[in-house]
Amino acid sequence: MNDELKNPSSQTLVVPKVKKKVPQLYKVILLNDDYTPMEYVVALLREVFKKSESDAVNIMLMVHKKGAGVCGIFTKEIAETKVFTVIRKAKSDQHPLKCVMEPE
Ligand code: TYC
Repeated sequence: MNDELKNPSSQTLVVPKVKKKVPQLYKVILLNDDYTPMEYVVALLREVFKKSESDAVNIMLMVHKKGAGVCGIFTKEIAETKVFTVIRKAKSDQHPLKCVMEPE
């Protein structure tokens, strides 16, 4: 420990610097495929990512036209949960929909 902190008689107050950590954020990205119905993707974006109908349609169309699109930006644990939820749901509904995450 710093001598100044051990020995209060020296009258000098040392305040240790506390550096605030900014958590790494991750983009959750939906990938296009030729088989998953557009309406299914829109419904999933509404349910899992709480998007409005018009936002969900715009994201789905972006993915459909460009091959990929960002559904949201989250901390690591939340991004992992969203990706897992999308993959599990699509698999259970027998759609080949893919979802990945990448650092912002
Ligand atoms: N390309 C799909 C179709 O024409 C629609 C689609 C959109 C699929 C977005 C996946 O992440 C996706 N039915």
